[in-house]
Amino acid sequence: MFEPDAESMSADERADLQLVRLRTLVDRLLALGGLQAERLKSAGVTGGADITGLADLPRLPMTGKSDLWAEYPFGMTGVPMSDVVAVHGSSGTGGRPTLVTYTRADLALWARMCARALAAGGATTDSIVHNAYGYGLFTGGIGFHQGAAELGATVVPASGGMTHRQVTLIRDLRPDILCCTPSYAIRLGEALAGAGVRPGEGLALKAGMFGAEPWSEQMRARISELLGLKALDVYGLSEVIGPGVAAECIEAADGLHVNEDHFLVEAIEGASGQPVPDGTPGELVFSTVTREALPLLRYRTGDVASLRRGTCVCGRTLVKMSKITGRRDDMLVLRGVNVYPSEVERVLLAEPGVCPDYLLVLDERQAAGRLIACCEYRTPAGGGPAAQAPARWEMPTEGELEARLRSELGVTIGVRVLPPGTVPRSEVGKAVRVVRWREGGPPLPGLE
Ligand code: DLL
Repeated sequence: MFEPDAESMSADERADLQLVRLRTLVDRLLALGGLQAERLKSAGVTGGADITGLADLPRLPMTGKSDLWAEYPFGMTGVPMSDVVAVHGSSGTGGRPTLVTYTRADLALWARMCARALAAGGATTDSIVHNAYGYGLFTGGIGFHQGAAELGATVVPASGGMTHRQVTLIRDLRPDILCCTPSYAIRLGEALAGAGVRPGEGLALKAGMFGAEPWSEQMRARISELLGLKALDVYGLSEVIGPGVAAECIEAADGLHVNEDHFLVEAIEGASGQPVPDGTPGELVFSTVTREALPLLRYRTGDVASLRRGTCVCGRTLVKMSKITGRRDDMLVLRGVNVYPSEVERVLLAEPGVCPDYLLVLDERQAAGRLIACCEYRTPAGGGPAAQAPARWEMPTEGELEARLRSELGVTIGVRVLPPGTVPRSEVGKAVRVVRWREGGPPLPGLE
């Protein structure tokens, strides 16, 4: 563990610390004035001392992405701009980025949180960390970069794209830790296999820290097989700090330890805002109790996961969140049934003969929209054991895949198996899994 005292503290001790920090945050927000102070006053909160325990948290007002947009670019920054040393953010889907500010202390905190994540993945001072998250406004690249340096490992700032160069670097430097999006891990794995660099044949990867986009257990199995590593999930969002909010440990790899001494987490029922019991999926809400530049009380993420408490086999006592099952705004409602793209992924990739790259096309040209899952069969060029034993896989027909989706998800989804290479692969940034077809020709060749 990078910070064992904090990561394995008793639940009671941590709750005391969280309460002190929450009260400090409330006092700070009230002193700063502005949107969050107004909301606190409307809720009858006049000071941190009004908070009698963590059980009061659900009664406090919330914040959301729309607040950051309304106050764009720096309205919610809680320190003078002379104390701000960096800006990051996410490009978002609406065009306007969500911007986040950091003080020097925030950057130091972020580096520690990413160092915790890397250490949970088994990285040490002897590790070589190949960091293929994009460097820039996006928090993935710079976040892991600072985390690896903080841990004392050797970081290779590969950034995203230029896959052939990444293959050379991985072959020559023999990193033990890989950081990138899960979709890019597949792309890299296929390119490495194509170059003859395989597990046990020049590939020394031990673990991968994959995040920034939803991915299923089936995708985890595919990545582990292709790269011969332990594929771990890492979660975060710019608004809270970036990557390093939560990460899986290599020992259990069954949920992500949330760094809840700095980021208080709740899971709530989306519509009512009421807390859901542990083990039940709910929308994650974070309070950044130690952030300086962007202190946020009860920030709604839109991300859905469940929480689980207890001591992990790794010794950490930090609450665990499940994999993200979906985002509130990614949820597709098909004839009244809620479907998340990651659920479709789970069903499709349960078939060994289906390639991990897929695209869901929402055909909205007619009022009764239909969803078409576009995928490809896996080919030997996909590398890994596939190249050695392609005949092992049965290729299910489109009709069989449709029947499986219908029986597992309770909704009709069309399936089109397209020629290899038709589904777009992302080299940089997050994978696009859903496109809307409103007019004109099909978004992918071969669709009708
Ligand atoms: O994606 C930070 C990050 C970088 C996390 C690298 C992990 C690794 P944003 O660009 O602000 O920040 O996007 C945040 O991405 O609200 C989720 O919807 C999604 N997301 C992030 N990690 C995961 C994950 C970074 N492990 C948004 N599983 C979040 C599913 C994830 N979704």
